[in-house]
Amino acid sequence: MDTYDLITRNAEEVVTDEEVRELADDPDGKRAYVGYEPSGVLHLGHLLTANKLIDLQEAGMEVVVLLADVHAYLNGKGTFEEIRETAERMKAQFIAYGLDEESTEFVYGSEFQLDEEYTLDLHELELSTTMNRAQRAMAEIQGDETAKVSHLVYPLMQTLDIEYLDLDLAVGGLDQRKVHMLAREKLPEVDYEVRPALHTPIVADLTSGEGKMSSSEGITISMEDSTEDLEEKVNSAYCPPTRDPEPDDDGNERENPVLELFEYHVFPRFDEIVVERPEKYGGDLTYEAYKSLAADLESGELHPADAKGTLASYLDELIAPGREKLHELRE
Ligand code: IYR
Repeated sequence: MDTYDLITRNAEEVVTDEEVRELADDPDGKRAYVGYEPSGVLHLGHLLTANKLIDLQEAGMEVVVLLADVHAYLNGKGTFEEIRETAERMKAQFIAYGLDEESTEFVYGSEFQLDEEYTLDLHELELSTTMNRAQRAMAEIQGDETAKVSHLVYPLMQTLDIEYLDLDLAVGGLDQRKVHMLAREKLPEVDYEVRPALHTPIVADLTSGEGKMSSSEGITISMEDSTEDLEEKVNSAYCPPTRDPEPDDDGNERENPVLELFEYHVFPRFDEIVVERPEKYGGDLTYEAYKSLAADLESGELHPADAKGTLASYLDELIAPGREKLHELRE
């Protein structure tokens, strides 16, 4: 796979394509980052951006993981002390998952976001940004909470992180796109350079195939799940034999979450996927690419039940090291 394809595979959006192409021409030593509000247990949402970081490391880039403790605090996620503790566990799980310890720099937000220069830059951005503009950027991140002043400061700080961590590429789920757009608009106003951004898709809810999978409602898969939990969750997933399901009776769009998980979580991490089947059902099937698995599901060659069983066992393999790490940390 060429470097541009590796950098952009499974990305839902790149801003701008031209800037990312330029980066792909000379990726060595360039710095990319994802920021995470610390949370005790990693779930599929975290792992999707982590997969992208692994791609970028493979492309020769340096990776920065921002453990966004101050941001989590501003977003009402607990006391500062609780958040710091959670961040330590999060870091251990990322390494267990496969982020290369040597070439990944883990940075706490509080290491630089409380410095005088950063604070003064932040106040400059506060002066030049309307409340309306900041609130729009935050809408998807803050969820249903009533907006506080802290929610307006949050996206401005995320904007400055890109400069202060000396980055060449900002990575995030599609829910971060409005903050990254704000950053593109605002950084030049304080005489800093614009950097490209890359956004990963948001996976549909496992049971309904609608909307997006979230950790707060519905079913998600996390580092805490046992092998049996995984089997049960994947078994209950919505999986019609097509990539493009019809909308439901109320007109809500649906995806096939089983295929999405194969595409975004499994294929990027394994060279080959084997669906084990008894001889009398046609014997094992081997796939090197997501597209051929999806085509077989569509044609009926691959039964949804076999697809689910296979998905559960590959996901189990991916989360097993993080699961062990969590148990160790709790002992
Ligand atoms: N807004 C992110 C957390 C975050 C991301 C980046 I990139 C930052 O520079 C700071 C915070 C979230 O929703 O988890």
